[in-house]
Amino acid sequence: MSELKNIHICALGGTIAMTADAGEAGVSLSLTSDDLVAAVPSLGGLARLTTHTPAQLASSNLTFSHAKMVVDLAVKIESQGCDGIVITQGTDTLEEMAFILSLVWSGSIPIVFTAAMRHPATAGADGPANLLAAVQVATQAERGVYVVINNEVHDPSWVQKCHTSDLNAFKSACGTIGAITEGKVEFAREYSSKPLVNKDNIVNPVKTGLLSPAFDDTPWQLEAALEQGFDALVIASFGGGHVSEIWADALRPVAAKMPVVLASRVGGGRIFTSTYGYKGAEIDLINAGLIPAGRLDARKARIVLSLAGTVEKSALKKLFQAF
Ligand code: DAS
Repeated sequence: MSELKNIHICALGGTIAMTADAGEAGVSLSLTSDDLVAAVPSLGGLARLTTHTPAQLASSNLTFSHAKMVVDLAVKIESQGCDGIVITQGTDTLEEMAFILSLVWSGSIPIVFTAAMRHPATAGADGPANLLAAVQVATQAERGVYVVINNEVHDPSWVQKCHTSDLNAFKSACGTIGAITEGKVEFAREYSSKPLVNKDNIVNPVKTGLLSPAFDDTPWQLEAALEQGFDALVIASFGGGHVSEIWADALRPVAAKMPVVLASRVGGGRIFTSTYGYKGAEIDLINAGLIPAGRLDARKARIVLSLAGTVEKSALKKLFQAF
């Protein structure tokens, strides 16, 4: 029998770590990484585990600073001879945290993010099964960053939480990259995650606003964003990259001054670059200087822009071409 791998479990909070206190409304954070491991006795036969609970937070409170803390921890843990890292956190911002790590991780071990849709006291709680699957991926996958949930393996660039309560809440518009069956991880397609930005950029993100024009909306968000002093903006546009004519007029002078990335509010598919010729459509907006986000959703485009370490447009265009 081959020797067990060393896997580090790092817990950041989320529903997977929440329980109910007598007399209090709802569940709240209480479980540590040791508690999570104790709930899955079979983990001991899979890997040699070490644990750490650097934060106990609802994932809406996670920040770029927490992401930097996780990167630094991963670098340290790898240098100590660890073969893989599993991060547990809340589902609400699982896609953001995993994506940030995927943009900067240059180490040679896998980092696997997981979470739970149902808290531990719920019938059919999914935390233990997700933790087990995440450790299985951490012991079997190549280097890179993965999201593992509901026995599926997702590429952090594409995964999104698409349902508030279903066990299969996580979808990747480009499809999953693998699945776990009987403890074996099977990859459906090749996946490589290469660092695209310097990890030190996380401590000094470009101040980037995410604006979402609504139906029959004035450009008030744009005016507010300029007052706030943002250095870059992402537009979660309609469809394949479209805004109303009044938004297009308001965007033109802004895109001449600062990087403005054109993403979609739709949730899947590539931003168009050459289909529609009307005012406010992608050809007009790109000619006005907006940078197409490729297949990245608006939330992830904001993360790329925040961590790019530059507001230089040609460098940013090149960076977004990776997606
Ligand atoms: N409590 C939420 C969070 O921390 C939801 C969850 O974990 O599923 O993200």
